[in-house]
Amino acid sequence: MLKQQISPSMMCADYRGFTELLKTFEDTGIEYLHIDVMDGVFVKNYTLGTDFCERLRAMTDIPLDIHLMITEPEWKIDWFRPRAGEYVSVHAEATNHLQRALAAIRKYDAKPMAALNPSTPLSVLDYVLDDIDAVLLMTVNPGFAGQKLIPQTLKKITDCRRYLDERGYSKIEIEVDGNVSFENAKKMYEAGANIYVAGTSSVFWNGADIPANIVKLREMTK
Ligand code: S6P
Ligand code: MG
Repeated sequence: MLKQQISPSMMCADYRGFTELLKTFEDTGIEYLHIDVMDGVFVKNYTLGTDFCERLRAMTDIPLDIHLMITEPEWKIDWFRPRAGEYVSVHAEATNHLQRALAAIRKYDAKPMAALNPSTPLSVLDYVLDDIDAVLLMTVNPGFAGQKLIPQTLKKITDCRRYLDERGYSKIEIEVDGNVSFENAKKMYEAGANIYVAGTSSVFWNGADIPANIVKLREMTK
């Protein structure tokens, strides 16, 4: 059984009181910090980048989970100087050289993750299963926080878990990203996900405080 883990999306954070926010994440045992990197080309937005990652590493020991929504990531992995224990994900749609990009991450002893847009078939993973530690299934089209779940992605999580298990890759983790609300997280957990990107729909949902939101999300995913 894979460990259930939470990766708050740092593009959704309120930067007033950032030090306290990191302390809350440390105290509540948050497993990863999800960093959305967008280049304005692969997706029509700009967000966080290399300097943000470096500064965050100086502030906390929580490993980063760097989600690269950038074209030709194989040439840009070095810019991020990945650390052992960190996840770095690259989109299958963003490169003709997915294996090269994943191998570039492995070179740092970091954990390679293949990211798939909602419409991308699982078969793109057929020949990179030995190159990845996780699959990132987008449950919205990437680019923006605050979107609505694309319902058929729930079936894709089930299909992906089965696809991996049938091929003998039960240790490969499944991360889900996009509208991971408390309600959706439960369905994602039941479908076979085990890492939850938590944004405006859960951890940063402003109906309660952050520690309470984390407790609630953990409840939904066990
Ligand atoms: C979207 C990005 C995500 C968002 C996250 C926000 O392109 O990759 O990581 O930050 O989905 O969460 P929510 O709950 O607002 O959808
Ligand atoms: Mg993301």
